[in-house]
Amino acid sequence: MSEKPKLSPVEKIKIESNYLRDPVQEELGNEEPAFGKSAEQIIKHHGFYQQDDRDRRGMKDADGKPLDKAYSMMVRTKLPGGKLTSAQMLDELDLCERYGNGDLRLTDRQGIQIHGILKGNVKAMIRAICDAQMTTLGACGDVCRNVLCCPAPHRHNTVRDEMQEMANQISDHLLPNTKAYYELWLTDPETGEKELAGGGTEGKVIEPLYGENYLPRKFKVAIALPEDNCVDVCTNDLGLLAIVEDDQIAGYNVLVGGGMGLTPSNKNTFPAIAQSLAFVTPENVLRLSEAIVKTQRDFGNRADRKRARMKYLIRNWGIEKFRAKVEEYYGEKLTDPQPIEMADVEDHTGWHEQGDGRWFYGLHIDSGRVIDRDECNLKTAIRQVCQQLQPNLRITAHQSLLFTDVAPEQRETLETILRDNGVGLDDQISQVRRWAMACVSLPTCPLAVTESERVLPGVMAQLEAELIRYGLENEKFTVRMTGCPNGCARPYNADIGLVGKTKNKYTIFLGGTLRGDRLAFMYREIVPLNELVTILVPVFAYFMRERQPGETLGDFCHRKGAQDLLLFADSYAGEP
Ligand code: SRM
Ligand code: SF4
Repeated sequence: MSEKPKLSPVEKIKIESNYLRDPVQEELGNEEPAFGKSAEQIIKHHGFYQQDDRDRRGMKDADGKPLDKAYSMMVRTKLPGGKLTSAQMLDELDLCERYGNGDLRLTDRQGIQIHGILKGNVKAMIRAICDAQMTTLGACGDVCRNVLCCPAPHRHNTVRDEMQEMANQISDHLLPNTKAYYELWLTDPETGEKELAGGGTEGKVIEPLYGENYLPRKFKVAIALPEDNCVDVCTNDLGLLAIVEDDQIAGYNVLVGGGMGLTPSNKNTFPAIAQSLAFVTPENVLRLSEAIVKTQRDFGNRADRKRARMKYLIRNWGIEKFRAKVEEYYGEKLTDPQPIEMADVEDHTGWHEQGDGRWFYGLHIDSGRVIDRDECNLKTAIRQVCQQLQPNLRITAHQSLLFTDVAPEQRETLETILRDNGVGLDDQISQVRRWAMACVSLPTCPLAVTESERVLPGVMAQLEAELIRYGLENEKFTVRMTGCPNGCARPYNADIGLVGKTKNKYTIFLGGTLRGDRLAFMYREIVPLNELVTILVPVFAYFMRERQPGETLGDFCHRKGAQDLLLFADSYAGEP
């Protein structure tokens, strides 16, 4: 018999945590500014991460001694389909000011992050988020993460509502069952009584789905439409592509094994686009999702976290073996997927009539950062809109915000609030900026090797100027930047991906697509930040000269390939 592979250290930490309690429980009460190594892994399952101010690293005090690390926590709110009310947004805005560093970060998984929370304030913070009827449980950790869903509230038929309902159901169905969350964060501080602990657990199976060590790795789910893949469904472990017949959802094509992260030092790691597995009717989605999660739970790699995502299991087995195993858990044969192609993507910016007499406005937010700075008081504007007009809100998978259910007579007020606070309306934002994303990176992300969010505006300004020079300012293509190869801004299926490689240097990827269903290829490596746009200019020139009618930048690069693009760049004299 073959020996069982050794478990990774994180697996042991999860097993010893007593269903996500230890050692967080004990360390929460001590005076230390930071959690220890084991607790640091467990807190993620409760929806927060430990970080330190990266800008401060390497600084010295007056005597030349290195400064201590300045620890703080980042708390992530999970919102299926990015859906929240004005009251909830106002709560988040208050909380970032009371406990955090004063701004919000809308994420590309339709969640909200608050950075800079001191360890001693985490409990109050999580409690306040729960009081506002939101949660951080399952926002991070080795469980099902926030379920993505197209946020546009089109009510011309019930399709978008059905999708949102499905996102809520999957989110609930795959939620961890442990009572640790309630014990740790929702215990009454005065009486010590557990408000929501729900009685004893002896004799019960505590985590019927996840078991004592949860999943081998994070697990991501998204729901999209073929004509509007705004959630980038192919980059998820499990994607559901809605198939609409007679204005209703007939079922979903099930896609599996997407994921972006890669580790350059490990040649066996790679980004992957999800593959078609099956077609499923709406009433069977939960049962099938559970069967897929169980397959990954029982056969995913628990020895090496770098190869633990479901995409590696599928690569090792092949899709047929994976499908056969899922069928065992599902208890019946799967139906073949329907022949549907991804057709388009919307970013939902600007005004749209919802189909019920009301309107929604999609507000582009640079890298999702909700902050007042320079002449742009975005945070104040969002606060005023929520206070005065009380729209419903949706966060998009492009780190932006939709104000929904706006009455026709409120439209002017909304625009006035934005304008008065110096927030650009959709017609003032260039096409390239509108479709760009950057991950958070420095100064908070512990894994960052170079800048991303903080330098994207500069890269955008240069790109805008060059695109005008080449007459390409109206082209629709994605530019996505990350501070390391983990791929949080999904750069590997973008038209242009800029991936942090070493300090101040990036790898350029080209040839992905706005539709999100094709991987990009590596074009140039170790490009300094200040040369990124210069290196891209010959690509624009070549595109302008030799594109076919209707061809997008990504499709053009894909057709030409790296060799050809490099040859052209070598001979390019520098004029449009
Ligand atoms: Fe991510 C880790 C930020 C979406 C792939 N990601 C991190 C951490 C938590 C760093 C860490 O582990 O300590 C980053 C926190 C930075 C900070 O200071 O806030 C971080 N990821 C983000 C966000 C905020 C990026 C953003 O700018 O919007 C996104 C939060 C989404 C949410 O609300 O849940 C975010 N991360 C993604 C995505 C995109 C997606 O899911 O659609 C990916 C690629 C898809 C995928 O998962 O394959 C992604 N993040 C990663 C990875 C690589 C995972 C892998 O399989 O290799 C890591 C590192 C890890 O898990 O070890 C990571
Ligand atoms: Fe951090 Fe890397 Fe993700 Fe950017 S891509 S947020 S640097 S982990």
